[in-house]
Amino acid sequence: MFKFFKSKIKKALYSLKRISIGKKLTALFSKKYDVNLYEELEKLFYESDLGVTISVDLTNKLKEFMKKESDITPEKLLEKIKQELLKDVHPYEEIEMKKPHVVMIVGVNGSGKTTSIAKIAKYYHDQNQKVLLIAADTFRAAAVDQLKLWAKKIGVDIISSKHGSDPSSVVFDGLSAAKARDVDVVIIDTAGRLHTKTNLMQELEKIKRVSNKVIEEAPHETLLVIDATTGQNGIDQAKAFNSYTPISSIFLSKLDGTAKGGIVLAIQKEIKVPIKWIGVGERLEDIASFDEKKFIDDLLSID
Ligand SMILES: Nc1nc2c(ncn2[C@@H]2O[C@H](COP(=O)(O)OP(=O)(O)OP(=O)(O)O)[C@@H](O)[C@H]2O)c(=O)[nH]1
Ligand SMILES: [Mg+2]
Repeated sequence: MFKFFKSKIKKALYSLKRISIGKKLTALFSKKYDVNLYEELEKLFYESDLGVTISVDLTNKLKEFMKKESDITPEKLLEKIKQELLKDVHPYEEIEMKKPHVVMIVGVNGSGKTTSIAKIAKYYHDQNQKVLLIAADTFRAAAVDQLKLWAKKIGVDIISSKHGSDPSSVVFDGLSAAKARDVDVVIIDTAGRLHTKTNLMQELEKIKRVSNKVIEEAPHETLLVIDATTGQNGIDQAKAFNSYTPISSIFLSKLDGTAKGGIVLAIQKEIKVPIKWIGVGERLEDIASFDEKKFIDDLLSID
């Protein structure tokens, strides 16, 4: 029988103050409101990876706001930006988990998939969920060993096959084992693939089809891992992956490695997919659930 349970994700504490553009905005707002202001604002938004759409929209909204408001202060303007940015987020909504609950991880090469899988596996393992990893990256020789090392460290099971075998067949074996072993959460590692390579993207569709044959509706989640330091290319990645295998949510990795946070909002504006997790370091515990309000507060913080 299926056991249903809700996955409660703790809002971990993490600091993203380094992405803040609050001080720069305040400095701009404190100057005389000259003709260059809007240009400089748009540039600042763009430079923080907010993308063209948000940068232009936001500048126009501020322009209108400044014309209407008689008593403008930097605080009021920051508050206005906050309100506008909050409209662009698609908050992650908790989903009901099936048993086994199958999560497929996808993304371009080196985006942080395997490391993020280890973090998620540890997260569920710590919640006393029985976790099984499937090493479906059969493309790169060292990939299986990398995942095996993590599995051992965390203390979870792993199903793998030999290098070069068909990833779908490993998934088939892995999901069959998951059913037999009464597993709660299955996480599938896939090979990194360029979002522009059609044949590789079609391979993901095949993995999905095979999953579905073994477990109804599996994979229940398709998580796209995007490296936050790649900037605007992340939006193209998100669009391409989403068109082949609809993405349920995004794991934004390496947020610790960038001073630009706008990509978080740009992606959500473009593909309307929520960000579920963020990666803030290389260690197993460097994972947090994405908190959009905290994120926007950090982005506009002035301390
Ligand atoms: N600073 C930092 N580094 C990270 C984070 N997540 C992953 N990394 C590092 O990024 C590199 C690539 O990570 P992997 O997990 O191997 O990436 P992958 O997507 O599985 O790579 P391929 O399987 O080759 O496509 C490693 O050096 C990781 O330690 C993060 O949140 N912060
Ligand atoms: Mg990998």
